[in-house]
Amino acid sequence: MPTHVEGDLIADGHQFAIVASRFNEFVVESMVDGALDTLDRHGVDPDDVTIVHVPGSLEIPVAAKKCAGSGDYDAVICVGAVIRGATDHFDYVCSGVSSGTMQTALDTEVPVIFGVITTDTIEQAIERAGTKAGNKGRDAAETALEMANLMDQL
Ligand code: INI
Repeated sequence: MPTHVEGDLIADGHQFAIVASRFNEFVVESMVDGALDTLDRHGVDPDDVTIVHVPGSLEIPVAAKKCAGSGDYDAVICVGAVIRGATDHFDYVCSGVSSGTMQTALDTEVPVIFGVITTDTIEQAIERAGTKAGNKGRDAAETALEMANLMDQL
């Protein structure tokens, strides 16, 4: 019989950090609220959640690494919104935050969840932050719950 290992969506006393950018905060704060509500609904004690704010998405990886490396958190949820403007800054920000968060997870072996939305327009960002395309903060929080639980089993 194969052994099947999979994370459950239960709190289990786990500790979570949410690292959120202030850039595009109108969109990002709605994702933070979605993440907090999802953690709460799955039984996470609010005292077990720390919210860290950084200026922009490019600052997320270093703060996430500090949290993940501290040993204080079972998963780190990264939340931000990168919206394409007139310049190619967008590409640098997307590439920096995605590779930085992934590298952090691999370096620390703590799940670092990528809840950063990258869109062409502000309308698309709003759609992903609690309107018709769901709330990516909620999705990220669910992924964090599952991964924190999974890591205990591996
Ligand atoms: N940061 C974001 O989080 N979203 C953006 O859309 C964005 N744009 O478009 O520039 C952005 N830039 C700031 C960047 O993340 C850094 O804070 C800044 O470059 C300082 O390092």
